Amino acid sequence: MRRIALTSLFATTLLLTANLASANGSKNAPFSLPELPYANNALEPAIDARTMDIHHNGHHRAYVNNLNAKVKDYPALATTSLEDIQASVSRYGAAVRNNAGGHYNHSLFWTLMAPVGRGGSPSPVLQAKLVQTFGSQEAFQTKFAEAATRVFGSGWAWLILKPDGSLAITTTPNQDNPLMDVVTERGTPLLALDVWEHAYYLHYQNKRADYIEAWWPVVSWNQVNARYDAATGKR
Ligand code: MN3
Repeated sequence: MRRIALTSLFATTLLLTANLASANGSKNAPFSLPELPYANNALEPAIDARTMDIHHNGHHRAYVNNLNAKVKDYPALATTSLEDIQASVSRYGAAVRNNAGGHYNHSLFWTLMAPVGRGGSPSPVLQAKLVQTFGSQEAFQTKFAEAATRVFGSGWAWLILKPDGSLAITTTPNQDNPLMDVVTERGTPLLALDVWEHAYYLHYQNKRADYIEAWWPVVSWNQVNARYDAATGKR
């Protein structure tokens, strides 16, 4: 029952990703770890339960705690949305860039996945845009996987909607993301993939390409569709 309740809460509230997890918590610790919208083992076999637990409860929690620890240096963090922090991240030091990025990226990443068979497929409008941009959905996935595989060291792969209305595949190092005012190719994230080793090493070791291939069946296209509709004003 708990999972059903969470899933339905997720469906209705995650469309409003504008304030993703930033409004919770106290004044001194305004950022809090969002619950996963599924059980730790819900994405198996693509992502095993232990990796999910360490990733969410360990890594993501550390970004949240480290970001809260910077509020004393930057009081404005407590009253700025997580998205707006990304967009003005150049005003802050490296610790905010890394940890606000980490908090935003992971909060988003969890929502972009669903158990196998529950993620839906690209909507007709997104499908048409993928075909127009990349030739086909398959060609998009191949290109996205290639970009994700090529990230040197730790980072992320993204599908973004650019300000001119076009789609693009980009990558960022570390915990940078396409909302940040310090990255070269900016846009609204529609899909994100964490390719840090902590995201896959327990199960896949050095075989990042295998992790990426296994990940596609747990992509929540329903969420990608919702983000595309919201970003294009068609919601
Ligand atoms: Mn990660």
